[in-house]
Amino acid sequence: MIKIYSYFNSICTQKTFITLAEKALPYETQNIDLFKNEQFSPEYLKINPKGVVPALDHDGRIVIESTLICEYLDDCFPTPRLMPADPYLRARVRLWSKMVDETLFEATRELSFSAMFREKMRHMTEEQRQGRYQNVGDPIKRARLISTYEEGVESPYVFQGIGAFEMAFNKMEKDLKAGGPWLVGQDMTLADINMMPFVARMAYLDLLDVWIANRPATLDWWRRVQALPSFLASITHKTSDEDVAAMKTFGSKIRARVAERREEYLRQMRIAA
Ligand SMILES: N[C@@H](CCC(=O)N[C@@H](CS)C(=O)NCC(=O)O)C(=O)O
Repeated sequence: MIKIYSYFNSICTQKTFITLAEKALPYETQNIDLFKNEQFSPEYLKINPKGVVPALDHDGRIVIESTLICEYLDDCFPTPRLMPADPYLRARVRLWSKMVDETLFEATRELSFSAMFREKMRHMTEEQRQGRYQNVGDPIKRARLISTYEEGVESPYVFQGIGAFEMAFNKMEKDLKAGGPWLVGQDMTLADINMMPFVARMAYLDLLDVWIANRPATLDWWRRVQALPSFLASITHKTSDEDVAAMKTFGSKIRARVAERREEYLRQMRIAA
């Protein structure tokens, strides 16, 4: 039995859904409502002590961290293989996962928060908000949440996020041009799957072309991704019309400022061409 603890529209959970769909594996889900702080309930903390989704329960074995869940699923159910056999290509796949885990996840969270969840948090009681800030022992995460809640798109963490996407799309364009059609060559791998929900979220927020309008290889990759049955089943069809509309509305409000801050980032930083 495969069960995924999830929350609708959770970007990390979407990676695991795409992986399961690629392998045609049946699974059940249990919703953990992040806006009701259910991730911090004593029962859930026994499953995931980090107080986040997703978590995988595979016949009673619990695996946490979406990147590790996807690799675990690939090890247990190797058809089709989503990690290449060649050690060099495996290292390249993991470079993408590392980038997602180290920078793009936070970047997406800050951009989504500044555009949208910030509004949702305004409707929380003070006690709920403080509970959300408290999390489970990560003062940096607390500082990020408070800053983005209070400053919105002007938060330094949002600026960092805009830069993280710039670096990611710069690498994506180069890698695809050097040896596509997928991020690590001929076959789709967990590198592509890792990136899909993050790129999708920027598209839903109507922000994607801030970075990729002039990146043809990335645009082409994104067009192909959107047609994949696993992507359609795990993201497109699981996202409600209401959420689609909300993401577009709120994202459009910060779009011009995000584009300006990207220009500011490009002026300040030196990026390998
Ligand atoms: N590195 C973790 C990150 C998980 C994570 O932060 N998930 C978000 C949803 S996408 C969450 O549960 N947030 C709840 C919170 O921060 O309180 C993973 O990839 O599984």
